[in-house]
Amino acid sequence: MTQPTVLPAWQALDDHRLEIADSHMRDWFAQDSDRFQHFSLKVAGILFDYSKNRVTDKTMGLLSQLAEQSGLRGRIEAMFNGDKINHTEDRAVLHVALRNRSDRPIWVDGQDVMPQVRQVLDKMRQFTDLIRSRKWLGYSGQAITDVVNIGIGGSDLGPRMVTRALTPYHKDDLRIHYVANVDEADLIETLKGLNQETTLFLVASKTFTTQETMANARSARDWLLAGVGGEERAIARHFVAISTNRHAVQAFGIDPDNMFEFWDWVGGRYSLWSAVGLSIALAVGMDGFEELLHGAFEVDEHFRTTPFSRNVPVIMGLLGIWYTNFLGAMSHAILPYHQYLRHFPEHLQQLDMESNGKSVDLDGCRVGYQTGPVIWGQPGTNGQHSFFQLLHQGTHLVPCDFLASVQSHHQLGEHHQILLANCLAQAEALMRGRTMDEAREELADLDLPEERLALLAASKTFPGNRPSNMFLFERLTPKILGSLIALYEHKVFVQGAIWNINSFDQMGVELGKQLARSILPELEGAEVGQHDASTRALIEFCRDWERCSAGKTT
Ligand code: G6Q
Repeated sequence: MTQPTVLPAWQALDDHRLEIADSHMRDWFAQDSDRFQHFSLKVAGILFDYSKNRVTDKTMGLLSQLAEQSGLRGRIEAMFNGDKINHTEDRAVLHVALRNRSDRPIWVDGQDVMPQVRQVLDKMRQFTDLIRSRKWLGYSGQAITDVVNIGIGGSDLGPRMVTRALTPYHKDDLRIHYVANVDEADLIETLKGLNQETTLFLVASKTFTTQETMANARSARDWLLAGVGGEERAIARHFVAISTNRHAVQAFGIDPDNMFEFWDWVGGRYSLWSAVGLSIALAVGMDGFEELLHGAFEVDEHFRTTPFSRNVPVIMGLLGIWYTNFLGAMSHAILPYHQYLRHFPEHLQQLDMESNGKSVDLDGCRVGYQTGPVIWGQPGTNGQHSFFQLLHQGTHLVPCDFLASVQSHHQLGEHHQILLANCLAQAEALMRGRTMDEAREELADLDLPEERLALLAASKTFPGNRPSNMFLFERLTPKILGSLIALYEHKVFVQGAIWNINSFDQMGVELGKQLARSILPELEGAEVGQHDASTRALIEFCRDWERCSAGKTT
């Protein structure tokens, strides 16, 4: 496997960085009236404008060479062929099979997985039709009005984000809720006002052993039983499992007929396309869910077959490499100008940071270069009134992604035009900035003394030259959303391939989980074991406090 830093294109990019260090994007726009045409593409109904980036033809050419020299092409083929590219866990990575809308077989260990995929989709369709047509009845004969998805991480963030994003497509008489946190407040607040007789729980857990999910599922089961006179038979009408672990599902007491299967080749953060997306399908119907799959499939085909110079996820990934490894960016902002996409940054946080937040390469050696950036963001226009100050005038370089729909799902006065105007304006302001002369000119009418004028003009100067991508689409449909998510999934793949890391394991979340397992009994009174002095004192502090407050109430 190749360290990217020794590749000729990496070296050339390092030199090229110095060549363009003093250039400003506003000059490039002034010199080249075709810059937008040149640096924008359309894919699956999405316009991707990347002209407001600190790149020239030469930059893009060198970045494409870097992708070629890194063996990206072979890595893409390996993923689609079902090779075990998640080599630490010895697993294939085949979320693309879940949305394969063609007749092409996809093989894992000599077996075509497509028949199983289609079988689960059929089962999801039958189930969602029953619930949505109010034919599936709860224990006391009433139809389901509320669905509570219990899951965490990949079994929560993706479905939650998509369900909220597709709110305009929901069925009015079926409410979908999400419980993730083991903090009991999450479950308690969600169940407030719900009726046991009309509530359905989806327990979504690939392993069916996750501490938080199992604790929430057990408490939800107690809540249900408390409302139906302890009648255990009620569980079959009110609990459904989505998992790869049939044995644990049965041991929990869920009828295996109520289990929706998926497979170890689906990573948690890539699982919304599997039965983990059942809550999405219940919200928007199975046709809507399949549209979402279709949107992702179009992008998969684009990613698999388009030359790198016109391949949107490849370009997204390469631009990120440019900023992270050559221009010193440490983070990347996701700014949807779309209230329904409010959970999109959170989903991408997991997708990107759990995939590429790694410092060991495919050979187990420490990397000598930066890998995945910190991903963060909020919907516009809210962010404009808080952190945008830093984006415009701060000392950090933060590449931004703006996302917006040209049409709204609603029509309320000028709201949507105001939203769009702000979105386009922010990207323009980041790129163009404001020079000292322009700032002085704006202040000219105030007739200020020179000292004050100089101070104000300096404060009102914006350096500009700050990069952003713009994603515009007509309307946020299930299909467009599927395409958007797939674009980012493949972007993460591209970067992981170039950084020579495994984007598909998540060993970094294990140590804390392990320690929590040993601290739990200690908090509950067992002898405190080996810890550093700080952790030991904190455990004792919690125990003392609990003892005192127990003393006070008795
Ligand atoms: C995602 C991660 C992680 C996982 C959760 C929940 O890629 O693997 O976020 O989804 O830890 O795991 P279970 O689905 O097994 O409960």
